[in-house]
Amino acid sequence: MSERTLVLIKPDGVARGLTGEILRRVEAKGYTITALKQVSASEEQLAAHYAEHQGKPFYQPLVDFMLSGPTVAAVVEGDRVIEGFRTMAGTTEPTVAAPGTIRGDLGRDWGEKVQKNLVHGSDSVESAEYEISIWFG
Ligand code: RTP
Ligand code: MG
Repeated sequence: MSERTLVLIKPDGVARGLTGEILRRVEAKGYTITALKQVSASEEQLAAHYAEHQGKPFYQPLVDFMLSGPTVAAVVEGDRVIEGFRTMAGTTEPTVAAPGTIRGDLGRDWGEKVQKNLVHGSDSVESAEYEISIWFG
């Protein structure tokens, strides 16, 4: 069944010039990008987007990282795209993410309190709809 997901290219990915490479992979996989923009996230947006992580030790470093530069936000559509994009992204820690994944091929640890792992992908239909409303209104 066709789904949609929110993909973010986080500030590390934008700053490293990897926007094109990441979007290329999404398109090459066969998914469709139906909305795309570059945004400087607000604290309010990030508090909503990361509400599930409030109170965790990495929460404030995560918000500060997400405020450190522009993010590219995309709505991506396709059958099973929610699971499919998370498979393409790889596991949270780039150091151990599998080769062939975005995080495994393009990311690494940088000695920071927060994992700078290039991308975000929604993890359920419900979170996708919630997150798309945060980033695209
Ligand atoms: P995402 O939500 O960004 O697609 O990634 P995820 O599901 O793999 O990771 P999640 O557990 O939802 O955490 C959200 C983001 O917080 C940062 N994080 N850093 N211990 C750490 O340093 C740590 N843990 C999480 C990452 O940027 C992660 O993507
Ligand atoms: Mg997550």
